[in-house]
Amino acid sequence: MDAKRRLRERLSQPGPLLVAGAHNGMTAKLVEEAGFDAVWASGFEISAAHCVPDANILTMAEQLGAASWMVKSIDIPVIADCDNGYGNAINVIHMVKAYESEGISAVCIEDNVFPKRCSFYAGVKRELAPVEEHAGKVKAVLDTRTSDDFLVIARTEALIAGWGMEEALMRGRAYADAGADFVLVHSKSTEPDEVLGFAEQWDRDTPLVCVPTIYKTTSAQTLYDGGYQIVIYANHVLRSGIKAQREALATIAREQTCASVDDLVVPKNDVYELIGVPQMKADEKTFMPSGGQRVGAVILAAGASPELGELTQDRPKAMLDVKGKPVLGHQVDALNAAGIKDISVVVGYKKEAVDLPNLKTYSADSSQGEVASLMEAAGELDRRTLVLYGDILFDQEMVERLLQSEGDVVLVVDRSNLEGRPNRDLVHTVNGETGSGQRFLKGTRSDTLERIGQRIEDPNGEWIGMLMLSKKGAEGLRELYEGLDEGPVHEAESLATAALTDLLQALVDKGLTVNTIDTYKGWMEIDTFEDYQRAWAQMR
Ligand code: SPV
Ligand code: MG
Repeated sequence: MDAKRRLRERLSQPGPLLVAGAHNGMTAKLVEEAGFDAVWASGFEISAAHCVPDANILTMAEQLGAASWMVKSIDIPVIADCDNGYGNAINVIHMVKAYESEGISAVCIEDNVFPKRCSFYAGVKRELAPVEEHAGKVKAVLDTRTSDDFLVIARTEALIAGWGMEEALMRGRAYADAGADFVLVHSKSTEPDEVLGFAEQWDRDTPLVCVPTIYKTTSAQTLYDGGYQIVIYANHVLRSGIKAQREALATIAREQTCASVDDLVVPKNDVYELIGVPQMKADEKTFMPSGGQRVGAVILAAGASPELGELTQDRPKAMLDVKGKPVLGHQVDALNAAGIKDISVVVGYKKEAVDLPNLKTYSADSSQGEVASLMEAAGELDRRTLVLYGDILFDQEMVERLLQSEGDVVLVVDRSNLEGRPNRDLVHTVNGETGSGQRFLKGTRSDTLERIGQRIEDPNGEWIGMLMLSKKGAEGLRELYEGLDEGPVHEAESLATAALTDLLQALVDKGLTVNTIDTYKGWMEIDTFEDYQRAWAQMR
C-alpha cells in the first residue's frame, strides 16, 4: 500500500495523528524510528538546515528535493509544508504535479503572501493573501492532483497576523468550502485557548490541524479532544540537533580528542544501520555475482637467483628484461588484460629495482621461503586472490580460466612434459586420468591434488607456480599458516623456509580440497640462462 493510502487509513482510526518535522532523509528516518505517524517536511527546518531564513528564500525545487529524500528514506507518509504554494495558483498547479509525482502524501499551503515570513519571526512585516486567492489555490490543488489520497491542508495565518478569531474562522470556512481535506489554524499564543476556541466555533466537517510550538505544554490528547485530528511537532528535530551538536563541538574544541565526545555521539554502527549498510551488503550478495567481485593478485618476487649470475646482479629475476619489458611488466599486462588491477608484489632481493607503477609492494627477507613471503602480504588475502611466482611468463587466457574456476584453491598444472629440468614443482592428482573428473569449468577437466613437491612419488604433472584462492580458500590458507609451528613442513626444514608447495601439501593433509586445471605449455619459467634465452626467442 502506498504512503498516501496509509495516511488516509490512519486518519480513519481514533486518536491524534502525531507528526514531527524533519529536514532531510536522516532526520525523517529518526522521526519514523521514534514511532510518529508521519513526517512534516518543514519549511522552517529545511530553510534553517541551509542556514537561511524561512522566508521563501529556498526555491520550490530545493524544498521538494529535501522532501523527496525523506520519501526515499522512510515508509511513513511525508506531509510537505509548501509555504504559500511558491506563488499564485499557477505555481500551485506545478507544485502539485511535482510533489505528487515525488511520492509526497499531502501538501500544506498557507495564506501568507509571496514571499512569506515565518509565523514566529517577531517584528517582521506580515501580509496575508486575499481569502479568495488562497481558496483559489486550494481548488487548484484539487483540480491538479491525480489521486484523492493526495491530501491538501489549507492553513490560515489570521491569528498569527493578529487579524482576530472572526477572520480566522471566515478564512478556515472558505478553505474548507473550497474542498480542503484539512484546515490548519496556526497560533503563537502561549496558551491553547486560541486554537481550542477556534475548534469550539468550527462548524464544518473538515478536520483540523495544529502546531503547538508556542502553547507547548498542551498535550496531543487535549488538542485531539478539543477537535484537532493532526498535531505537528514542527521543528524539534532541528533544535535538538543544534543543541547536541553545539555541545559535542564545544567539547572537542576544548578537549581536542575524539574520545572526549564518546558519550555525546552515537556509535558509527548506529549510523550504518540507519542508512542501510546491512541492506547494501545483502544486495551486493544478491545482485553482484562473485565473478564480478574484486580479485587481487599477489606476486612473489623476493628471492635471489644466483643461478642467473650477472643477469641478476642488480635486480631480482622479476625485473629481467624480456623484449623491452621486465618479466613483472609482462605479468602485470596479462593480469590487467584479464581484469585484475589490484596487484601486490612481495619484494626482497634488490627490491629497489622493482619500480613499476601502480603496484603495491610488501617487503620480505630474501632468505625466507615463499610461504613467509606470501604472509608478508597476508592483508591482501581477504578476498579472491591469484598467487603467482614473479619468474613466470604466461598467457592472459590462463588467468581467465582461473577466474572462471570455482574451487577454493585451484592450481594450474602442466601435463605436457615431466622430463628435464630439476627443482620442479611436481604434482600427483587424481580423477582426471580416468576421465571422470569433476567438471567445474565448462570444457575443463578438474583433478584433485593428492601430492605436491619436488621429491614426490609418481608425479603426473607440474605446477606452473600460479594458483587461485577463493575468499574462503585465502582465509583457509592464512588460518592453516597461523596454526603451524616452526618445525618442518612437508619437504621444508622449517616454516620460515617453506615453499608454497609445502603449505599446499599441508592443506591437502588437513583434508581440504585443492583442485587443478590443466594446461599443455602456454607458460615459461625463467630459472636458468637457457630459460632466459628461450623467453626472448618465444615471447611475442
Ligand atoms: C514549519 O515547520 O515550517 C511550519 C510550522 O510552517 S511553523 O514554523 O510553526 O510555522
Ligand atoms: Mg513552514
